[in-house]
Amino acid sequence: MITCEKLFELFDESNLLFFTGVPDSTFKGWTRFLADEHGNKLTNVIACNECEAVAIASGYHLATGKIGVVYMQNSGEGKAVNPLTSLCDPEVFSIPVMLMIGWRGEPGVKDEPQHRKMGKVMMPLLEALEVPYRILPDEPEKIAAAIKEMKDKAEKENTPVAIIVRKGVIGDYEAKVEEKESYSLTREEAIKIIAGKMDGSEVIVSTTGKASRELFEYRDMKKQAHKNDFYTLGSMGCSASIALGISLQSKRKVFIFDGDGAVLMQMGALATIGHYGQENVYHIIFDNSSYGSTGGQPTISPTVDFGRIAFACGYKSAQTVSTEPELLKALDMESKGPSILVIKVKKGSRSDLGRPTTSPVQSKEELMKFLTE
Ligand SMILES: Cc1ncc(C[n+]2csc(CCOP(=O)(O)OP(=O)(O)O)c2C)c(N)n1
Repeated sequence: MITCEKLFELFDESNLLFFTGVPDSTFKGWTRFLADEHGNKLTNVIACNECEAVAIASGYHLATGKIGVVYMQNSGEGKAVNPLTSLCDPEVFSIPVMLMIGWRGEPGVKDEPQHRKMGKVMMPLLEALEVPYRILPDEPEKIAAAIKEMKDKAEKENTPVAIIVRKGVIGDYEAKVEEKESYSLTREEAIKIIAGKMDGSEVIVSTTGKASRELFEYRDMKKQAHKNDFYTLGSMGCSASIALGISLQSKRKVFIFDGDGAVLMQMGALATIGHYGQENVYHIIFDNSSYGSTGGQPTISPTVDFGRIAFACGYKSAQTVSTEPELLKALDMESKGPSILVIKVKKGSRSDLGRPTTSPVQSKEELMKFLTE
């Protein structure tokens, strides 16, 4: 295991001082470290998706001739494929970048269903893309050698390279920078209030991570079935589009329980939803200004007005609330969709939060049956 401070020293020694990406819980401490303030020692650009992050690191290289490091969960490798093949590839612009990929779903290690396939294919995928890689060893001296070897290769051959990070290799780190703004509601409280107002005829498509886990537990606590819900696993940012697809075929009200990070990752979905103007789409964003499900690293949501963006995309109404009375008032207003409700919530979640106990296929089948009723 290596501490974040020591790991940074190794990157520093290789003159790797520009970082960008989307966090992963495999190295949640590392991405908290990068997001903290370190004076001018390093640059960390919080990206909205991994495709964008590869492009940002490419721009950094164009301007400086240096190599940027792009951190990501292996799910993001899929999103990065396009710029890796058409931008950075030695047969195109030949731009060196160093990918730092968290290995979720490592065969033999217990993990969630959405990580199984990528956990198996991430290395064959890198091989198919002809991206050289090293699995980060456990000992600091060997880590130093692996980083240097990959950096030298990237520099010499002007090619993307990757280092793979297994769970437990990089130590934890608690953010030192104080939160500037804190709100009164937690995401879980807001979910309970909204779900408590429903009459059981609605569909909810909830985003990947803790929002789905909280909704699932709410159903269990209320002894309600899970048939109304689609708990998105992985496919970050896709819940809104799944909901749009359902809404076009169903008369039911379709709610989206979204996260700020997830909306930012696929913000084009707002334009599609606005364009198709389905009256039965109700988009709710629990905005905790963080990637809460992977360790609470900051997102860029504080400078984004989701309501105005959605409105400009054609949503019929947009509201932003931050307290329980405001939320209750917003829920009582009769409005036709597509509508957006942004709820500013506190960071964090319960430490004893469970995970869905039904399998993805079981859960899908229950919802499909409900949709035909
Ligand atoms: C393409 C992709 N990149 C990264 C991840 C890892 N990941 C899972 S949940 C999550 C954070 C989601 O943040 P947000 O949507 O704001 O919801 P919150 O967890 O804060 O409720 C991340 C980064 C992922 N699943 N898929």
